[in-house]
Amino acid sequence: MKTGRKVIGLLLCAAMLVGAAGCNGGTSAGSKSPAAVSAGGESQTGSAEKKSGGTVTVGFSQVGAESDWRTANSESMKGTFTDANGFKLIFDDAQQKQENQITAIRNFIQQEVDYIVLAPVTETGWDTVLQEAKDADIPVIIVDRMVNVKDDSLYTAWVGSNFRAEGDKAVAWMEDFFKSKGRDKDTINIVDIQGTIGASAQIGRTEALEAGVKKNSNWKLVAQQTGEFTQAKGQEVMESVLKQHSNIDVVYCENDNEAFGAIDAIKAAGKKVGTDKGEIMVLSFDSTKAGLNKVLSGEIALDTECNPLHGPRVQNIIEKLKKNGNVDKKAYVDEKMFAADDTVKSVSAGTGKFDVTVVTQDVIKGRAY
Ligand code: GYE
Repeated sequence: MKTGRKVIGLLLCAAMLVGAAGCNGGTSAGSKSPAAVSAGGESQTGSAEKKSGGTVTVGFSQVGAESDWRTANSESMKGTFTDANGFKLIFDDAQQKQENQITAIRNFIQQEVDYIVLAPVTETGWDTVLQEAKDADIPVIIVDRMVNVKDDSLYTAWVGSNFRAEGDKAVAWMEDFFKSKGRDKDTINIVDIQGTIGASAQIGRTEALEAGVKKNSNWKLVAQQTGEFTQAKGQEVMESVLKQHSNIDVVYCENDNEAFGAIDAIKAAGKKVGTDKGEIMVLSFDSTKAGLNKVLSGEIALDTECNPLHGPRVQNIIEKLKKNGNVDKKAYVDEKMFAADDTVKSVSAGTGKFDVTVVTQDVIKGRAY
């Protein structure tokens, strides 16, 4: 952990025998001049690392523990930022509440961590607290979901998934699937169980589906409600939707856990999960091991991958920053698609063509999460 900036500032002033007037200012982190911030920041990182044997302190504000994806993500971060790897990790679980994340970031600033890593619950509402981190000269790395801030210099780098592209791939697969089954003129009633409203993963996946519905005049979005990325809420939403609609063709779940809940609700209502006419086709995102098991059993027709193993990626960014190297402002992760059968072998979405992997036991065995 860093030694207090104020203390270092005073020591420097004393050592340099600068007049007291020159040292009285800048007592709060936010009132430093840019030059002082930069000089102070550099010398401190160096001295802090020397004092603590080179240990780099990382404060990580995690969204919560709402899904299997999130658990895998937390494990990836905890497994990377270990003592053995030269890190001290301060992990904070915000329980899906932005106000808890803001408090955590303020605590990290007070503790003078070397880096703040933020997995933001929603995109908006970060300007003030990220400005505070910037004023304290602490680099902020955003991971997973995005932040929508007025000034992009409030964060150093972001790494995560292209959520709109994930949704576009799923929509393209659905178009091709119905076409190859001769159902491209049939009315297709779709339910969208959305993620946490305002989260990038929800925004991108929902926008892709809405664009698909706009493009395919036979597709009808009959219900759209948040399942908050949890199994319990996914089940609850599906139960209530099934009471209102008897002819659902597709349920587009914005993550695996919602899909698990939706499948339970469909079965409990005496309906069949599957891809034949009269059955309810379940689509999902994440491709966790548990999700792929449901693809193998045919309960999930398509699972579009979203990779949670961000620990090493964030470490890589930090290693580069430590060497004053350049880092990409935004980095997207490559992702696959997993289906229950080979009706659709590949899809074209956006600028790319993507192969669809048919899930087997071997595919599941090879998964890290
Ligand atoms: O899809 C979901 C999790 O932001 C990509 O959050 C993440 C999403 C993921 O709860 O399972």
